[in-house]
Amino acid sequence: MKNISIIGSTGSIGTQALQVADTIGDVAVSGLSANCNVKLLEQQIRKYKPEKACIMDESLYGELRQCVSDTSTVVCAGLEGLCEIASIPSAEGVLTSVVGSIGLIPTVEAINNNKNILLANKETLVTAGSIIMPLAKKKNVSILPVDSEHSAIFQCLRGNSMNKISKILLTASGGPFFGKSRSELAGVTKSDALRHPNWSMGAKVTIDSATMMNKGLEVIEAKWLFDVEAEDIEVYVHRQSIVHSMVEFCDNSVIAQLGIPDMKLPIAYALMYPERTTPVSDKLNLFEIKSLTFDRPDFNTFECLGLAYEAIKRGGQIPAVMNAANEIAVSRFLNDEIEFLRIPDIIRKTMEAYKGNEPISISAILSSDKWARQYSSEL
Ligand code: MN3
Repeated sequence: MKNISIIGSTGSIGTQALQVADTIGDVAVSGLSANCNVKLLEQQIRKYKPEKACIMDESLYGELRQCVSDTSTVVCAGLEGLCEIASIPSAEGVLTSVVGSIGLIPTVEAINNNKNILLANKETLVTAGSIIMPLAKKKNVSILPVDSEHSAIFQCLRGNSMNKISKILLTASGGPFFGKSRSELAGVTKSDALRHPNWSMGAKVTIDSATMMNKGLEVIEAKWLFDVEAEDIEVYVHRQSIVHSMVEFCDNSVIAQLGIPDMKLPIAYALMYPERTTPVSDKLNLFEIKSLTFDRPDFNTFECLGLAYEAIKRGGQIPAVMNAANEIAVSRFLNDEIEFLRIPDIIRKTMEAYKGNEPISISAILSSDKWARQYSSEL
């Protein structure tokens, strides 16, 4: 893609995407948006000269406007502003790299404006996969996965037909607490949980990796992206994070994609698809790595993984409820309000308490998301 807008440009994926764009060259930026990092957004505006830039936190609108008043970039704010960024006419694609269900509305807006989606916001498909995938098809736009596992699966499927998939082998690093029992997780601290062995990511995704909710969300993401049943998606704990996922086909042949753990690789693949680009990350050296190992996930210690399978089985609004409860529980853990093991507890209780059964729609998803945030905050 020659021209993109980025929703969430100051976060982990957003900043790496801009680095990738620098390396590749020849990629213009139409729009940028940040949650609250005015300083970095200002630097990005000066460097990439987007047509529009949005600050999600509306209280910072005046400050940002002032900072960039000598540039030609138009400043907007809030969710409405995100939707403006998602629909700038000059952009061919929109990278959705915000964290959380806040990504849903701008993604719908982007698809409705015929933008290809570089999907880093997995919550969009977790909460609304049954709406997003048909909408993308109707609008004839591509949903290009940026999540490393889904990029791997997407690459494994090149030249193969989707209906020949027998199973998806979704790899997981296992996070910082691999091999621990449930009781050993009782006293873990925030800094223990933030210490991811292989990947450098934002705080929310890192905690999700520690609980393995990240993998649960990715199972649901894969289900919608590749149109497979959740029971045909099997999680493999792979400590080295070199095999980014695999696909088993109907003839029992398995195709894998490998690379060093570096998000710039899947970002570049989505950005330049269907072409491959100049290197944006280091080479893989298998002689140095020597061995690749695979373990079964521990559903007992990492309850969140099972909760995600349960959510997709129950269907309807439940995945959105689970996701919202998780967002609240993780932010409460990051604020030192609750212990680590309370995260799955809060999610499970919120899922159990949810009694809604409205048919799926964006507004129904938003209201159950809101309900679950409220409920899980009070637990
Ligand atoms: Mn991932």
